[in-house]
Amino acid sequence: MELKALNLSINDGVATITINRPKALNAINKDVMDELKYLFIDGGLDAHALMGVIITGSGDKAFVAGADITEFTSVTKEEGSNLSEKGHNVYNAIEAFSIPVLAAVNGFSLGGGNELAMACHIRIASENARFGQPEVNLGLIPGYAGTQRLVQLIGKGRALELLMTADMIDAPTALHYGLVTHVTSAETLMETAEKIIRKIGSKGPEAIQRTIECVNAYFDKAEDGFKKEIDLFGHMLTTDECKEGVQAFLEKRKANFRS
Ligand code: DAK
Repeated sequence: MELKALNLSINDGVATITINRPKALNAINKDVMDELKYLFIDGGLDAHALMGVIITGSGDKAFVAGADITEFTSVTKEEGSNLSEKGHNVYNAIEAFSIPVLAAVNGFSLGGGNELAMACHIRIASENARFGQPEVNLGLIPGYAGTQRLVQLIGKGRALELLMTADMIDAPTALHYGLVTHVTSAETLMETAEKIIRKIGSKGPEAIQRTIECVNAYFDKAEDGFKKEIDLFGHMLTTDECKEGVQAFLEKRKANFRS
């Protein structure tokens, strides 16, 4: 698939996806969603060939300022629900991706854009970042799981206040709330993002994949995350990856998981 709304670059195992609609503050239109689907569901990104993925926005003003409001008009109830379900599927695939996906939030992170950031495993922000779920300003509610993931990340009280007031919070507040894990200057955002991905990339790849699975299971009502951890712990002990990690410790050398 030819990418139009996204830029994809791959540098030594780290993929960077840049949402590239700066004139509309990188708002998520149909093309953006289709291309994310291609990358994360239809095999456009080969997780086995990568150590991680960074998602960011083009320009210095916005990560993503929400879903593209110009596409909201004349949608029937059924079409709206179908669009919402499609977004849920794409964002669920990002959340379940087997290698770390990090949102490097470089400006406005609003509505469907903030929902995208929240589907990523890790979020870091530049000092000028602003976060919010302004759907109620439009007489709407979030459609890409914002009512669920915001509660998971920052708790019910703070989530309800942000969802009902449509207030934006700045980067230090997002850090204080636990919505992001680091705040950097705009200049060092991507460098910091890459450093985190490369650090994770030096660990056992299957251990990272299974960690993601176990953590996601905590929030999945159909799963017993505790049981999943017990099962996968047993499995991991039998892997070559674990043998290499333990052997490297005993031989006082750095483990080499990717040879
Ligand atoms: N959609 C389309 N265009 C957008 C946009 C958006 N979300 N956000 C900004 N733009 C465009 C502006 O219209 C403007 O275009 P021009 O006038 O230059 O042609 C350009 O980007 C620059 O924006 P501003 O001139 O407004 O820039 P400011 O610095 O003055 O303001 C702002 C920045 C981020 C505060 C402001 O642009 C703003 O309030 N933007 C809208 C934020 C927002 O309400 N976003 C939508 C949240 S609701 C659905 C599923 C999910 C959703 C909806 C439906 N279905 C399943 C159907 C989710 C909805 C949302 O995300």
